[in-house]
Amino acid sequence: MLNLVLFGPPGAGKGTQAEFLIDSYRLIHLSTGDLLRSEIAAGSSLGLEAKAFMDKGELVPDAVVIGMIRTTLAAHPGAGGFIFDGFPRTVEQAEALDRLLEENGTPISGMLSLEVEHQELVNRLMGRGLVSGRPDDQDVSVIENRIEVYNRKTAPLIGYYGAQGKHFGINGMGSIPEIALRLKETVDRLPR
Ligand code: B4P
Repeated sequence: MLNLVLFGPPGAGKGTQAEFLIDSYRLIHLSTGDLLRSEIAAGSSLGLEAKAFMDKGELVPDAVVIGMIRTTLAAHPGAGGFIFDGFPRTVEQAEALDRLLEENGTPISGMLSLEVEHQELVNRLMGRGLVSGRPDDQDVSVIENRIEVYNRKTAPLIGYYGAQGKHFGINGMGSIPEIALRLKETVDRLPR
């Protein structure tokens, strides 16, 4: 069983590279960003609550995203493995994920941490903002806030997974196929 955490700052290429990893390793994709945007599109009360945080570049409260992950894991009892994309984003979320996976006896195999320079992140997100319609991609100050929130609340997870011997830094600069190859080389060496 292969359980991957795809990690990195906003714009690092998580969603982009998740597509390649799903195809290559037949994993179930679990993106909290996508799940939250679906709730917004459906006009649910959870979506309405989440939108207020996302539009400002803030994290949605831990209890909300942990609940979504619990429900999605329970919906795939026989899965061969998961790719967690954009989750966990706080130490509390990481601890909750470890507990949930322990119940299933299938721990995280590795955390793939995409490393990308600050200006490149801003350029990618502004570029996507021109076509995606996402409010959080269209304003430089919101993008800068997302990166600042990442540095303050999410980057400490590098130490969390590092202490478990599960952190793998991947150069996230370059073309999408080049980065996919770097990820594959690392995933193929992970225990399963
Ligand atoms: P996410 O949906 O996770 O979005 P993201 O961090 O912007 O990354 P994404 O995966 O979409 O983009 P990618 O880097 O692939 O989160 C959005 C918001 O949801 C958060 O700010 C937060 O409010 C909320 N949220 C989500 N999960 C949460 C959680 N667990 N807890 C609390 N809140 C949560 O790609 C970006 C752009 O770069 C694309 O246009 C892509 O085409 C381009 N790109 C990718 N790789 C490239 C490359 N190598 N070269 C050039 N361009 C590239």
